[in-house]
Amino acid sequence: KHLKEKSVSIVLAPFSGGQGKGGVENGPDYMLKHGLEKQLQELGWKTSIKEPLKDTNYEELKQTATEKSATSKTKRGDLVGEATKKIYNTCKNEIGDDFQLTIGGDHSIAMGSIAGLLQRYPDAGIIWIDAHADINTVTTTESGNLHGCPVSFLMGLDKENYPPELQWIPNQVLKTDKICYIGLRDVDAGEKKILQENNIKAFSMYHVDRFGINSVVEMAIDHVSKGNKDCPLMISYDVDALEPSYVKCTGTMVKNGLTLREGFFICERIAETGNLVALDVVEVNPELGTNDMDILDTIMAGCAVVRCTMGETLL
Ligand code: 4U7
Ligand code: MN
Ligand code: MN
Ligand code: MN
Repeated sequence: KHLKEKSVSIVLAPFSGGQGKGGVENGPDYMLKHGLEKQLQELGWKTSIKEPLKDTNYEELKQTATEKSATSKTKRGDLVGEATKKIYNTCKNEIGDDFQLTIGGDHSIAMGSIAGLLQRYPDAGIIWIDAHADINTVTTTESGNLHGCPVSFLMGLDKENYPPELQWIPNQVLKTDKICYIGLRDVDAGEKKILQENNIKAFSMYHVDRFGINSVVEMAIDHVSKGNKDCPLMISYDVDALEPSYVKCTGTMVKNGLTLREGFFICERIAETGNLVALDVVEVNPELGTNDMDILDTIMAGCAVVRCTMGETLL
């Protein structure tokens, strides 16, 4: 409905500065080496690769968030600010009418991909698939890791305390009623308060068990679409939403997750609306595998999420 032709811009976001574990910056490379681009071409997509981070201080940008900042409770706002702004500019200016597929990298990159997408589709609804709510603010975060904060930054919460490098984010670009979570099971106390106070829709694993994944996805689509049957939709998919036995190579595993089928079904059902315009796949960290099988499992899950979103299983 929204895309003029079946053409996808694959935005590579090899970035790990939103958290402390090295290796997540290699997610895009591994997924491409696994044949992701060709898989999309076989599904009939015209592909092109965009590399917003590929320039002068690329090596510098590949650091992780290990040290505290002197000026903020959050770590490495400098790296996250620079990387996300570049991703933002690419997503805002260089995607045209393509599907926007962003491959991470840690989840802080969604500040760039979502803010960029919302410049092209201001009414888009965001469906956030994750074990975590990623809505800590500078004030509430305990880890200081910015991959646990992208949603609050997109909403303009606690803006007075943003590290200076993240001031570029357009104010309140994401409205609190245009996002819905699925898969939550590890939400910090401060985050629960933010979700409640702002009336943000969230389906935890409890709701998946209570209503079943089909009803949950339907309710999520309805919530973010606000009665517009043509509402553009984006999925921001953190692979740690999935049950860790299928996805071991991710930085913040939480047990009792979505089965692979549930995880794929979410993508398939949202794809079926014909309204999907963008997808992030994040937190694939091949370096956390202890054997090749575990690494392959995680990469395959990440690639399968992309293919399910882009029409593989629709007849
Ligand atoms: B991810 C956490 F404390 N909430 O803020 C935090 F539990 O992108 C985890 O979803 C954040 O993987 C996880 O550090 C971020 C923690
Ligand atoms: Mn997560
Ligand atoms: Mn996340
Ligand atoms: Mn994680």
